[in-house]
Parts: sequence; C-alpha cells; structure tokens
Amino acid sequence: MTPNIAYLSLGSNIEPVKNLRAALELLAAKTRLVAVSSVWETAPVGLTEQPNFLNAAVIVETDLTAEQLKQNVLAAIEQQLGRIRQADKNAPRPIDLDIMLFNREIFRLGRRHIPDPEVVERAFVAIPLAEIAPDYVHPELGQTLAEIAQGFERDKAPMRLRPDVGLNAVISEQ
Ligand code: PH2
Ligand code: MG
Ligand code: MG
Repeated sequence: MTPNIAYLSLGSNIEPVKNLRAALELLAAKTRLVAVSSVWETAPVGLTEQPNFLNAAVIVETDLTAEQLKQNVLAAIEQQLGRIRQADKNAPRPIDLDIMLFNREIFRLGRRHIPDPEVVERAFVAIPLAEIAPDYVHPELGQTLAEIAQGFERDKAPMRLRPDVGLNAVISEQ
C-alpha cells in the first residue's frame, strides 16, 4: 500500500517554543516525519488581542486515513498538550495541529474542506508549506505552493523567521 502524505500546519501562542517542540516529538512517534519548515513568529489573525503565534508546517507519511490521523493522532496530541476547546475558535492555544493537504485529494474532513482554504487565505500557512513543498500543485487551483505563497504581501501579515527555535533538531534526533 502506498502511504499517505499529509501536509500539516502547526500553531501555538501559549509557551510556543516548548509546545511546538513537544508536538513535533509526539508526532514523530506516531508518523514518519518527512520535512519540517522553519519556525515563523506571526501576528495573530482573527482575534488580534492575544500573543503572537509561532507557526510552522510539516510533511508526514502515514498509513492512517485522514480521519484517523486527525482524531487518533492530532487531536490526541492537542489534548495531551493541554488544549482546552474554547467557544471562540480563535482563542490562544498551546498547540493547534491542522491537516491542510492530504495527498492531492479533495474531500470533506469533519467540518473542514481539504485542501483547507487557509492554504490560500493565510500567509502563516502558505509560506511555511511552500518552504517544504514548493512544487506541490494545489489540486483545485492548479498553482504551486510557491506561487500561492508569493501572492502574500509580507507587510500585511507580519511574519518573521525564528531560527533560534530550530525544529529541525527534533527531526535529526529521530
Ligand atoms: N490560528 C488561528 C487564529 N489566528 N493567527 C496566527 N498568526 N497563527 C495561527 O496559527 C492562528 C492565528 C486559529 O486556528
Ligand atoms: Mg488552526
Ligand atoms: Mg485546528
């Protein structure tokens, strides 16, 4: 069986350095990490009166279905790291792990559409994903991730690289 390739977006704005690292280690125990982006510090989108986020993207290989990956792995890690679901879906969180793309498939996953619309709406999703999969062609738009990321004006959604966080250390320890 050919494994599935899932493209994930990671975000945290509560103890983000610790929680991003912890999430990646837990993820690496349950999937095969293929690539990890740089870490970016980003201004909060939506509810703006909250701390900045650290965002990153990863590619994992798995034999799980998208549903299984979401429920059994991503939601479990979010819970383990102390995520409490708030009425406001934009509230601060220790970790948010979202499936953005899954192979080159188009489908519904719970309440989300895959490819997740955030890939084209949010610089903090598109730019890290484009770093690790620039030539991935969006199955609905026909544009590559590199082209989608280029469309964002950096100054409108302030983002700065945080090389000090260095998630790649987590991958090379595997
Ligand atoms: N996630 C949100 C809401 N706003 N803003 C930034 N910068 N980064 C995020 O990951 C983020 C957000 C809801 O998931
Ligand atoms: Mg999210
Ligand atoms: Mg989420």
